Amino acid sequence: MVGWIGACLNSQLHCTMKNKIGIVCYPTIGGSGVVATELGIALAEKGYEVHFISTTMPFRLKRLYPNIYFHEVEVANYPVFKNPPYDLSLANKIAEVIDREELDIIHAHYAVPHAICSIFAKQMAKRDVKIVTTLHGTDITVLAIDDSLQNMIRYAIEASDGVTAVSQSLKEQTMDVFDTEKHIDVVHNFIDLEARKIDDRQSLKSDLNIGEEEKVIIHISNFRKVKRVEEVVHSFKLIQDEIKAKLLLVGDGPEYSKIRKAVKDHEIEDQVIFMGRQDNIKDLLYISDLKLLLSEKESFGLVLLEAMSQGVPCIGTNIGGIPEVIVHGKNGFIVPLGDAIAVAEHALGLLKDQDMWQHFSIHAKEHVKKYFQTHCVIKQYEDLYEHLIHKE
Ligand code: GMT
Repeated sequence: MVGWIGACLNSQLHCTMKNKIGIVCYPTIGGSGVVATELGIALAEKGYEVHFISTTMPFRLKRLYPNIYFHEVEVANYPVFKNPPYDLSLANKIAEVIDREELDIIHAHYAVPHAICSIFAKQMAKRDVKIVTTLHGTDITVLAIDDSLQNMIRYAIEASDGVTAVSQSLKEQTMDVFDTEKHIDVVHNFIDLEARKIDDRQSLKSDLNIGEEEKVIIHISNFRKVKRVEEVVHSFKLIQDEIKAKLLLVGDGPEYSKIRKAVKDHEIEDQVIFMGRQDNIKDLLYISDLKLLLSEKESFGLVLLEAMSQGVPCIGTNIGGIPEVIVHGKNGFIVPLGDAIAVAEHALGLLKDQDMWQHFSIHAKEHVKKYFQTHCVIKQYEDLYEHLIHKE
C-alpha cells in the first residue's frame, strides 16, 4: 500500500472524519480513469479517506496526497492457468481492502470487470459495504451488445446499491438495452476551471511551425473506430481549402495508420501535425481555435469540457451525450453524424468572424463554470454515498 496516513494538516474543517471510499478504475489514460482519479483527489481534499484499487497507480496521481492510498492488484500466474485470472485477483483484493481498511463504499468505474468484481467482493467481505457503479459509455454502448457479457452487466447494474451514468443519453440507453427499471442517477463529467497561464501564444505556435495567421483546429482521442477521426480529417480538408489552418491530431490508437493514409490521400500532410499522446493538453488547447469531436458513440466527451474550460469552442456530432455538453449556436455547433460539409460550414462561419468566436469562447468557459465544475458535480456523488450509507 502506498500513501500517507491522513494527517489533514491544512484544515481542521476538512478533518472531520468522513467516510472511507474505495475506487476501482482503469489506471491508464482514458476518460473513465481520469474521472475516477479526479473524483478520488477531490474527495480526499474534502476529508474522505480514498483507497484506489487498480493494477498500477492511476496516471493522474502524480504526487502524494494526504488521505489517498493505492492498493495494487497482483495477478496470480501459476502454470496451471492458461490465462492469468485477473478478475479473480481483483475481486479478492477488493474484499481484502474492504475488511482491512473498513471501507464504507466501493465506487466501481466501468461495468466490466470492475462492477462485477466489486459485487463478488462484497459477497466475500465480512464487512457490509455499499457498491456504487458508474457507467462510462462503451461498457454499455459496445460491450453490452455482446451476448456473452450482457447478462453479467445487467446483473452488475441490478446488484449495485447505486448506479450512475455520465449522461442522460447513457442512462436512457442503459434502461433500453437492459429493459431495466433500476434507478440510475445522471452525474456528468466534471473539470476544474484552471486557465493556462502563459502570455506568448505565438511563440508556442511557432514551436509547432504554425504561422500567426493560421487557425488551429484540434482533435484529441484514442483513435478508436468510434471516434471517426477520418471524418475530422475530411472536414479539415474542406476548411483549409478556404482559410489558412493547421490540424493538431493528439493521441494514438488502432486507427492511426489509416488516418495517416487519409491525410496523405487528401494531400494535406503539410497542414496536419500528428502529436501522438500528450500529457500537456492545456498548452495545445491554449493555441487552439476550435475543437472537433465527430464520434459515432460518445457517452459524454470529457475532452469537450477540457477544451471549453480553456475557452475553445467545439463542434460535435448529434450523438450520445455530446448535445448535453455543447450548446448549439452558443459555444459550438452540433452536426449530423457523417456530415463533413456541415462541420466545415460551421467552422468557417465561426473562424472567419472574430466577434462571434469571442462570444462563443466566453460562453464556453461560463457554461463549464455553471454546470460542470468539480466541486458542484462531486457533491452529487457525495450525496449518493450518504444516502446509501444511511439507508437501511
Ligand atoms: O472515449 C473513450 O474511448 C474512453 C472512454 C473510457 O472508457 O475511458 O471514455 C468514456 O468515458 C468518459 C468519462 O466518463 C466519457 O467522457 C467518454 O465520452 C466515454 N467514451 C465513449 O463513450 C466512447
